[in-house]
Amino acid sequence: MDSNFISQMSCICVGPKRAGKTHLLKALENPGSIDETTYSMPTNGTNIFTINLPTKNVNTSNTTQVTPQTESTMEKNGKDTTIPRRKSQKAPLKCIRILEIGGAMAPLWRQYYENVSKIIYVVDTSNLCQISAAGVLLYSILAEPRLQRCRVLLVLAKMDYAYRQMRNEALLMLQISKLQKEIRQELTIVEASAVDQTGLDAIYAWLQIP
Ligand SMILES: Nc1nc2c(ncn2[C@@H]2O[C@H](COP(=O)(O)OP(=O)(O)O)[C@@H](O)[C@H]2O)c(=O)[nH]1
Ligand SMILES: [Mg+2]
Repeated sequence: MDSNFISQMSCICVGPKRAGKTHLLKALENPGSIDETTYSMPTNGTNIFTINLPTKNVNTSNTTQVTPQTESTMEKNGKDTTIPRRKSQKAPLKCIRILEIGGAMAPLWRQYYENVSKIIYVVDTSNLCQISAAGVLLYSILAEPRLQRCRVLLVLAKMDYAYRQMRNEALLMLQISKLQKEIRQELTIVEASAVDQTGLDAIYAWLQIP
C-alpha cells in the first residue's frame, strides 16, 4: 500500500441519484473545477476519486494553517530552491481514495460494505421530493451490522441554490434527531456546495480524521 494513502478505498460515497456526489467529489479532487454550467452524467456503477488532503503548515507562531495543496504544487515546491521566509514545516502529502457508488445501485450498495471505515452520504437539499426518502435510505445504511464502527459524514449538498432547504428544515425532513438516538455511528453534518465550494474545508478536515 502506498504510504501516502491514508487508506485504500475504505471510504465510500453514497446517496440518492443526482444528489450531487460526483460534483462534490470532483470539487474535492480539483477545487474550482466545478461551476453552474458543469454537468455530470449519472453514475452507472462506480467512480473512484483520489483526493489530496490539504497539508498543515505548522508555523513557529503556534498557529496551524490548513491550505489545500495539490500534487503539482508540491512538485513545484519540491523543485523550489529558495529558502522559505517563514519557518514552517510541511506535513507529508496525504491522499484518500473515495469510491462513489451510483444512486441507481442502491440495492447493490451492501456489496461494497466490507472494510468500510468512512461513509459520505450526500443529500440534495434542493430536492424536496427526494429528501425524506434519503433519510430512510440513510437509516437503512446505518443499521447495517458491518457499518456499526464507521464514521459518517452527512453532506447537505447544493447549498448554493436559493430554493434549497435550510439546514434545520433539511435535518427535520431527514429525521436526524430521531435517527441519532438510534444509531451508534459518529455522525458529522456539513453544508456544502460543489459550485461555490462551501463546506469543502470541513470535508477535508473530516477526511483527515483517521
Ligand atoms: N447548483 C449546484 N448544482 C449541483 C451541485 N452538485 C450537483 N449539482 C447538479 O446536480 C446534478 C447531479 O449531480 P451529480 O454530482 O451528477 O449527482 P450524483 O448522481 O449524486 O453523482 C449535476 O449535473 C449538477 O447539475 C451543487 O453543489 N450546486
Ligand atoms: Mg454520480
